[in-house]
Amino acid sequence: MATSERELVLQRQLPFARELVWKAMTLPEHVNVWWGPDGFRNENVAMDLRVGGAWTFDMVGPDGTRYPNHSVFKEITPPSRLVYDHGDGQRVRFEATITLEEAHGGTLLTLRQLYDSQAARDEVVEKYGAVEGGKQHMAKLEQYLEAHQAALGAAAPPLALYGHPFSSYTQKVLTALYENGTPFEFRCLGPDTPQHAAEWQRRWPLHKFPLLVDAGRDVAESSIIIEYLQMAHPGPVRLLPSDVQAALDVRFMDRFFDLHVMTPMQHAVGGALSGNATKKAEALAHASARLDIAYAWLERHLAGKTWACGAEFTLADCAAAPSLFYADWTHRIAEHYPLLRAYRARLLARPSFARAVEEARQFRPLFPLGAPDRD
Ligand SMILES: N[C@@H](CCC(=O)N[C@@H](CS)C(=O)NCC(=O)O)C(=O)O
Repeated sequence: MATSERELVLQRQLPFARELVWKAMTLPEHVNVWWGPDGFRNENVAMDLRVGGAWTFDMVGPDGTRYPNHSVFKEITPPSRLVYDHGDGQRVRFEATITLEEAHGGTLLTLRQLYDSQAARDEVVEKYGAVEGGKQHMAKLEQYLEAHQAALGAAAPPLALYGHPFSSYTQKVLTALYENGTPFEFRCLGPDTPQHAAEWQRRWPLHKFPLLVDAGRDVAESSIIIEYLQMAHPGPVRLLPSDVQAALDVRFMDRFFDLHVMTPMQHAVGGALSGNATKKAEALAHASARLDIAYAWLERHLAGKTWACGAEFTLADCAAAPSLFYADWTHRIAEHYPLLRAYRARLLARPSFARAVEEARQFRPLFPLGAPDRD
C-alpha cells in the first residue's frame, strides 16, 4: 500500500521564524499551554526531549474525558524536524513527523501522521474528526505564537533552583553553584512564594528539594544535580575529577556524607519535630551513636587531606559542608577529632559555603534541636 493511503498530512503557513515555532513546539512550558484541538487542555505533562525520551500527558476534552498520550521521540533535529511514535501507553497509533521549513518569510509547518493501515487512518478521520482537530491545533499554535512571541524570542531562561536556604541538601547544591559562579534563579519554597511550592510539587511529586530546572528539564537529587551541572554547565572548578577512579572516590565520599552524616542528623531533627519528648530523646541517641562511628572513621580518613578526597574541592565537599555543619549542632564533634573539626572549619571558611550559611542565618530559630550560638 502506498504510504499516502495510510497517511494524514496537514499544513499551515505561519508568519513566524522557524526557531520561534520550534520553541513553541518543544519547550514544555509553551507546548503544554496550546497543544490540542479547541476546548482541550493538557495535564500531568512530562517531556523528556531526547531520542528515546518519552512525552506523556493527559489530554482532557471539553466534556472532561481524559485521553492519555504517550509518545517516544525518534528524531530531533532543531529547528526543522521532530519525529515520534504516538500512542496511549498501550499501543502506538501512528508515527508523527513534524517539519518546519523556511517559506515566504515565515515557516511552513507540516504535520504527518503515518498509520499502520488505511483503515486505521480513516477511523481517526471519520470517528475522531482528526482533520478538523488538526486544523484547530495549528490555529491554536498560531494564536499562541502571536501572543507569546516576545517570550519565545527571549534568551534561554536561566537555571532555576527550587529549595530553601536553611535546607542542608539545598545548601549542598548552592555550594556547587557558588563555586563556579553559575548564574541561576533561586525559587524559595517558603510561605511568601506559594507559587514556587506549587510548581515544585507539580514537577517533582516525590516532594524532596532541591530541584533544578534547566530549560524545562527537571533534575532532582542533590548529587545528580551537581553531576548534571558539571556536565551541562561546567565552570572553572571541576567538582568531579575527569579520572574515573578519582571520580569514584569522590562519589563514595559524597554517599558517605549523605548516608552516614546527613541521614542520622535528619533522623534526630525528625525526632525533635515529632513533638514527642521520648521520640526526640530516642532519635537523638540513635543519631549520636551513628554519628560517633562516622566521626571516628572520618578522623582517620582525613589524615593528610585538605578536602574530603585530597587537595581539590569536589562534590564530596559540597555534601560534607552542610552535613557536618548541622551534624555538629546535633551531636558535637568531640575535641578528640581535631582533623574533623579543622575540616569543618575549613568548609565554613570556604566562600561558596560561607555564603550559603550567611543566607540562611535568619532561619536559625527554626532548627528543631535548638541552634547553638556559634558558627
Ligand atoms: N536524597 C535527596 C534528599 C533531599 C532531602 O531530604 N531534602 C529535604 C530538605 S533538606 C526535604 O525535601 N525534606 C522534605 C521532606 O522530606 O518532606 C537529595 O540528595 O536531594
